[in-house]
Amino acid sequence: MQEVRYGQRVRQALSKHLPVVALESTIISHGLPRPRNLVVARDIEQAVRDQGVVPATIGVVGGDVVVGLDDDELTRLATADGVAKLSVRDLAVAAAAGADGATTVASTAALAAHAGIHVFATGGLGGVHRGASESFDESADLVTLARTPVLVVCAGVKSILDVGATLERLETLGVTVVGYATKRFPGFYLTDSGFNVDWSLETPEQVAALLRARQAQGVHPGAVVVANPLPPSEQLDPALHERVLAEGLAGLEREGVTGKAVTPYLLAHFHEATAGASLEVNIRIIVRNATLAAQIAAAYAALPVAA
Ligand code: PSU
Ligand code: MN
Repeated sequence: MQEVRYGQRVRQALSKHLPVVALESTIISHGLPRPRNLVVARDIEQAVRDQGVVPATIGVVGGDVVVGLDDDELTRLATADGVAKLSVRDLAVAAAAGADGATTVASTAALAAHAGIHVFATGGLGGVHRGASESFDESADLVTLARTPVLVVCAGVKSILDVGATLERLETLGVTVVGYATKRFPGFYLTDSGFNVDWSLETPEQVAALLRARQAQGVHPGAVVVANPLPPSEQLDPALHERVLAEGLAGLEREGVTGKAVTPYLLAHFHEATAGASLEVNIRIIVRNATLAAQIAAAYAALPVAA
């Protein structure tokens, strides 16, 4: 059993201080349907490489935490049965059990920071679920981001959540939230969640300057969320979204879905009930975020080394 195993290219890049972008594997194993998931997993990595940056998809293979899965390992997490969904609390158990597992935003962020990777791309963050005042269902993504120094590019939080409550929790937890070229918080499948953000930055260089200032100040221990909205022409039809979401939430109740199965259930429901339209939107979100994350990582690596 090894502590953390690095892909060869990732190890080389980190040792030379070349830009690296971390990518999560829960999207692949639990967020997207097969067989498209493997194609998309490769496309996300390619989007990062297209910017001259090294992708590091993170996951657990046979109990080993791997930062920078190779193509065989990526294939295994995309196609094997029984790949667990691993949050931070599950990583050591998976190692002891020799299990295969996909890492969520929480565990990917924690492992990226541990590996010295500053920038991470995902689709939409987890957050406070609707009805959380009864169910207490709040993603571990939030509390992990509060204590993890990493920059996450996302399209806001998943629109299946209580977005207002999630923004309140991000504020309480001290997570920095910045809109990318917008002061409206994006709503994952939707361009605009209906909520404002306080700050907007316009370029990868500006975001890199934020990262550098944060490091130079040495005061803030948590994550920076860069919320990158889809252009309105690429979002899911808002009326369709509302209808399908209502059905999905009713389905959760009817089928008694709880815990970590909630998010995969709702995403799969969207993909089915929109006849694949939400899947195409989800893929666009992830690829766009990977591209922006790579641009930010490259801009950050190009800054002069701090004194
Ligand atoms: N973004 C996507 N698809 C996903 C997820 C994010 O476009 O499947 C995953 C992330 O891994 C995130 C998880 O951490 O959903 C949230 O799950 P939960 O609500 O159980 O914490
Ligand atoms: Mn949950």
